[in-house]
Amino acid sequence: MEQITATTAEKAYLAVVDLGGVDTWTPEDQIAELSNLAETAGAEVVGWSVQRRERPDPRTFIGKGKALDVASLARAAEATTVIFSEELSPSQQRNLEELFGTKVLDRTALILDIFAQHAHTKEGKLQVELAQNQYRLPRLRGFGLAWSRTGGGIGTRGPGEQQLEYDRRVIRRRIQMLSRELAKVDRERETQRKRRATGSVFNVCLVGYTNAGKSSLLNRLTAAEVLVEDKLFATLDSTSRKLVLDGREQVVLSDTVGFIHNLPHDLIAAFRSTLDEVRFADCLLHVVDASHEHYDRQMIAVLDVLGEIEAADKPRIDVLNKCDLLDAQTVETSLARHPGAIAFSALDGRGEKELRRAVEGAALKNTVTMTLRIPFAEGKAAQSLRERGRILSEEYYEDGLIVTARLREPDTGLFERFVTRNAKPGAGSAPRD
Ligand SMILES: Nc1nc2c(ncn2[C@@H]2O[C@H](COP(=O)(O)OP(=O)(O)OP(=O)(O)O)[C@@H](O)[C@H]2O)c(=O)[nH]1
Ligand SMILES: [Mg+2]
Repeated sequence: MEQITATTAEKAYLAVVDLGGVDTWTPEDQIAELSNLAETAGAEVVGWSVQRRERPDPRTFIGKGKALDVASLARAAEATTVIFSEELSPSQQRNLEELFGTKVLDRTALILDIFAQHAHTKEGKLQVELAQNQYRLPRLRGFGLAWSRTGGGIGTRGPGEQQLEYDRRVIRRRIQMLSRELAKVDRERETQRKRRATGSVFNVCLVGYTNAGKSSLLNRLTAAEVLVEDKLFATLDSTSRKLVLDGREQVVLSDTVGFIHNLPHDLIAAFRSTLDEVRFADCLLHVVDASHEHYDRQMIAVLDVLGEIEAADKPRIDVLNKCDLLDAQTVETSLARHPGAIAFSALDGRGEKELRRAVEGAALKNTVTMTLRIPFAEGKAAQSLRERGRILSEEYYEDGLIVTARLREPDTGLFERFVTRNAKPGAGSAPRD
């Protein structure tokens, strides 16, 4: 995989392709996002141009004439890399590299590169390497590996092909190995998740467009010290923290990888286990950068990814973050467009109380408050109740315990035989103000 590192400060020329169609992302938006990605990867953007095209040219994506234009523009800007806004096929990439005389990357390679720089945990690194190898396998020639060894042309069929086959085999074996390792990590995560699911803990997962302020929100609401940066994909590894609400409800809040529009499929597949945090959450907090010009479009992109990972139907609370950057009128307008959303700022803390209340409301929604009489002889049941439920009050009597506890609905059956009074749904004991 080609790497861009901050130290070399590659000079990148952006080739944005406007395919028209129903996509609401204008070329200007694409330039802004691609520049942001390139800079996050450590490159310096030295210029850009937009090519309109209905259908991609099979050889050069933008057509030979346009490609020659881009070549001279990129050369004039002294670019060392040309980055395309769309995914290129391996042969298009190779043809363009030959035409330009520079390295050619596409948006997927750029995102993979950023992910590679930001992965810290074992799981994160495995996931990125798997995605990189999957991306690299069909592109082996595109990077000129086997190509440069034999010089191409006549004779490449002999040892060159063998070398290529060998390289492919090595990568395939690596992919298998990484998949096996990841399956192991997956199982560990599953065990952790089961442990959490058996308790009374309500799992809330932060989702949102990259740079929306998910980690900042986690840091404000809990004592977490997650890295916050004005960079895309600062967070790749999920962090979970306990969130204590009103001193009563216990909730686990998990930070996770940010989304982007047209998130490459290989990445979604490779990050399956991280994204499982989202799939198995009880509720999602959708963090939105409300100060972003196109935040509503970013919200749609997030919903698209949620759909792709089968998490679109989860209970969700929309959080309009960065309201400190907006005037009151704009906040009002945004709230009117997103009924039920919460105006928030991870920076100055506005909306925090309301957000906590909303999370508490969601946590209480599927719970039932029961008063139980548990004899001392049923020590195990009492212990299990403490693990699964939230004790609201307890009193001892001569041969046992009278407890009022809040339980998640699926757990209530376990304690039915101890019920002394009618169970009442948790919603009846709504959070105190
Ligand atoms: N003004 C303002 N800036 C904020 C707020 N919340 C976050 N930021 C800034 O936005 C940038 C991104 O914040 P993060 O918390 O790293 O965002 P994230 O969603 O975790 O981003 P990724 O992990 O990269 O997807 C940082 O520069 C933060 O300081 C806010 O409420 N107001
Ligand atoms: Mg983050």
